[in-house]
Amino acid sequence: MKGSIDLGVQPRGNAFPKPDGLAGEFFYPLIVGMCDSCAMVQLMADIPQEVRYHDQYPYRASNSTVHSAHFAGVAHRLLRTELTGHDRFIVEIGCNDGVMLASIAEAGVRHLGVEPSQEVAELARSRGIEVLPRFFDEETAAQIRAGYGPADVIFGANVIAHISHLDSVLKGAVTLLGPDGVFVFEEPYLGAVVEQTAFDLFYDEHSFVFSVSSIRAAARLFGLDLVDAEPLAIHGGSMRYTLAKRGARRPTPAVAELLAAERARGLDRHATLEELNRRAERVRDDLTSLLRSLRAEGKRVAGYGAPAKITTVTNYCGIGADLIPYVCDSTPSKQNRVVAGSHIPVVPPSVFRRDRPDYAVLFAWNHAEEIMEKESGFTGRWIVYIPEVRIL
Ligand code: JHZ
Repeated sequence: MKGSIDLGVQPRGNAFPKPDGLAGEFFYPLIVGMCDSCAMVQLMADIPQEVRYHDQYPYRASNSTVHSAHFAGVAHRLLRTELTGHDRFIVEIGCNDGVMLASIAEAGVRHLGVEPSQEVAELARSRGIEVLPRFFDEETAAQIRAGYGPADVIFGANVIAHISHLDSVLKGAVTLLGPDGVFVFEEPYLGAVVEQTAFDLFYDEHSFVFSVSSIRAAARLFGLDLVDAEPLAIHGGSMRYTLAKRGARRPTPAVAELLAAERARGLDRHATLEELNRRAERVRDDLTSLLRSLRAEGKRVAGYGAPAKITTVTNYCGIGADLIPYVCDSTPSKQNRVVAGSHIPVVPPSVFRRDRPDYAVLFAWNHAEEIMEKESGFTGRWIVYIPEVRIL
């Protein structure tokens, strides 16, 4: 495996330190490579999971109305398809604040959220969800099977690609699933990252960015078949994968179609990542020169949204509070903190509305529609940088 994308020295995407807690910030080289044999796209560095997901992990999966509706929809679909019949059981890996399991709990279906980060686990519990405060691996899977019996569904969203011990997760899935059970997970999709030059999707939490072919290859190693793959719009372009025990289910035609499309697009080639690296460099150069010229003209620029992605883009581009004095975000656990490394202060959206800046860089670009609608009174202009730098 060789590194094909170099996004420089980076802090953790979701660190959001307090302004008086910047001493000894953690940095690592953010280099992305591709496996020579299975084309899995992955970070060359592996940051220990306990450092990334701790009691104060700030991300809230219910952070947008669109996301909340999406996950309620996932729950209702699983209730209609996989969770019908007597005494069904679903396990969610990384249930976060319970955005998906809340609807399952409401329906009275047996469930268990596996969530090591205490604050979000408490939010899930307050919604009536049973939570096991642990990381998921083969040992946790065996423990759950012994205590609760086999699972009909294992679900994960924006979490399976976070776990560098993917082998242990897949072994755990084999242990925990019943004979006809399914392991369903949705994660940002490599094809969408490449198509949109979404280089900011690379940060410490994303140990992998999956494709249909890399997941099929990984699953096979552990006796699982990829039986369905479904493109999703969420997070700027994700894929929902369904795995089942070998031979238990017939793959849908979508699997072969997507595999062929990936081959045609070169998603299994180092050259594709190298080209993405070049396009990221262009975005970096265009964005920094735009922000510098706006500053020279005396324009006031703010940031909108402090997703984990903002850490990658601001540190890669060398954008600090000198170019963007603040960024607003609706998540209370991020407010009054700063973006790791670039130290841009995070403030509540009320500050943005009062301040009325001339320009706003949309860092939460995957929520563009919802944010622009919410901020329809904004009289300045939006700056986007995915797939290229543009003033709207
Ligand atoms: P958002 C997340 O990354 C987290 P992030 C995680 N690491 C993952 O794997 C990926 O998704 C895929 C704010 N906001 O959802 C809320 C507003 O301020 O793009 C969030 O902080 N106002 C698990 O962090 C941020 O924007 C709004 O109106 O990149 C969006 O973060 C809305 C809608 C959002 O995820």
